[in-house]
Amino acid sequence: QAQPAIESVRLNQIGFYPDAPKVAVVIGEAAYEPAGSTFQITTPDGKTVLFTGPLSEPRRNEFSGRMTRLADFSAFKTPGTYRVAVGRMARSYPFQINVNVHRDVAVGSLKGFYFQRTAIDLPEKHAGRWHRPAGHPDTRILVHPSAASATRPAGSTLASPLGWYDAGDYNKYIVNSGITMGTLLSLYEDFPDLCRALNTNIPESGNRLPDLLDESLWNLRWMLTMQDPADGGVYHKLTNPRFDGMVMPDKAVKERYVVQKSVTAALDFAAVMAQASRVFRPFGRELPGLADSCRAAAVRAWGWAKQNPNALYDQDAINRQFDPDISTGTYGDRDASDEWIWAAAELYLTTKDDAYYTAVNLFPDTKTPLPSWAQVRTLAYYSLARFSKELTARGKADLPKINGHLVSQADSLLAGTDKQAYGTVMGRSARDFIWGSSAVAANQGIALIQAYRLTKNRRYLTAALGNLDYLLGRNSVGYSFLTGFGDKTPLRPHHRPSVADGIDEPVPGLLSGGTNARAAQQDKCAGYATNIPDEVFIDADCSYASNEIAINWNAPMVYLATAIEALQRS
Ligand code: 9MR
Repeated sequence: QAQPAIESVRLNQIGFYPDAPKVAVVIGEAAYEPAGSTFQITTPDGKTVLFTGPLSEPRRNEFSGRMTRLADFSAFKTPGTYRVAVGRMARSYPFQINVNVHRDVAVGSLKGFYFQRTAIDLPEKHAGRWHRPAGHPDTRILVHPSAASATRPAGSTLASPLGWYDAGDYNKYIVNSGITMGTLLSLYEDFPDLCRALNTNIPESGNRLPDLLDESLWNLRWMLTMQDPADGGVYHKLTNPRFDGMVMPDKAVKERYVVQKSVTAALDFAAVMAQASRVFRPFGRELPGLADSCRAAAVRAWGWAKQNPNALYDQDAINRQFDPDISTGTYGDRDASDEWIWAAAELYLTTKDDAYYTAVNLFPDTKTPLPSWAQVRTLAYYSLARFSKELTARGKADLPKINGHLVSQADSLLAGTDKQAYGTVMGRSARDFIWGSSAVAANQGIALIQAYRLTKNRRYLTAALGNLDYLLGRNSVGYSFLTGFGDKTPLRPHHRPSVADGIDEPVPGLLSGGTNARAAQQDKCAGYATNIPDEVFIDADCSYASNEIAINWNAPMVYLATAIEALQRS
């Protein structure tokens, strides 16, 4: 007798809350000819059927033409471990029904940042099997000619230690740190109680700061060193000229540089420092002076940006003019208008000075773009809405507009979900499947959470949960994209330590970038079997366009999992 096809049921491989919606997706043969058109919830051994429900009408996947049917078992609420089965044709990986079912996902994805720390040994006590020596002390960084100034001439050195590795590579980029920090600090501002309870077993666990803030401090302290004290400008990145080989951090010892100051770096830096000033203010006893330093740093970076509004980062131009050539990640952006808006909003909220609010047009149009490293406008709206009660009269007057942006954004995300093959917001459009699409899914989830916070309409919360399901396995490639979480999860992410450490399992708690329609053209890794947008993903370390990890993808994962945990019974 044929084994039931385990790949034919796609679901959140971690599990479900007793009282929340629960959906699995049946694909393949089982979706065409399911025995009696019903599905079952069974014990893990498949022997005992505990619940039977009807499969939905077939849906047609608009990208592949494949049929899916949804198995909704929301009515089954008993905590335990189960599988979904479609007769003898298909069965799922085992999953849990339980309260706090995503707690480990929240903690694990936050712990992922610890594994990305530069400049510190990761001992077994905190890193388990993935313990490793410190890499990149970054105490002697060269000033690249593109960044030279009177006080810091080309070839002079400065110290710029700490921070997280950006991704699978070992460089540190201010722009990408910007949205990452903004997302983590916003999580703390939105859900402080649960954040305080997340224990990630890091060296600082047990001090008076929540682990989320201790972890964020590691990168905040690095960011502060990236500001030139002479003029307030902020270097775009700290980088090798070229990417390292696939070696452990302590074996990657090439010279590193700070490169050109950019307006996007200055403004993202200003936004983060302004927010950090608010967040760390109550910890003045533990961190004397930090909140004031952050605020001053934010104001100075803003001032520099005002003087240098055209200083966009242009790596090709740098390489035409200066040596050595720099070929690492660019995080280049042709348009800083959204960075202006985000920085203005955070500075306004921290200083209560209307001058920041009115310095830019906060509402240039009716769009509410989904946040990404290149598009941070909506982060301003999230923060303004969060502090609606504390706005000055000037800001309060715009509240209907701010809230309108957030609710209409969420409504546009919901549109079409009922026809989407997996029933998720993620994947309604082929445009979702870009480099780092997992962060698209997570950021859509955050957008929905914002609307839920404003309206208390549960449709938004349910849709946000659906995108968490997407990330953990309810998707066209059947992967849970968070390493170490789920039964089918990436084993070969493009992540130098995971490749070089000789351990079979990758470093856990890192979010693979996920399905990317153009990955094959972008990384030219061998092995892509299709160009159907929602199916282009390979679990291979050469696939940096579909299977790299990155801090700006992990942060919204931490946010979404933690927010869902915090809201599960509200
Ligand atoms: O996330 C970035 C993606 O939006 C870009 O399309 C891509 C190519 O420029 O770069 C991604 O960022 C990478 C960065 O440049 C270097 N570190 C790894 C990042 C994730 O792949």
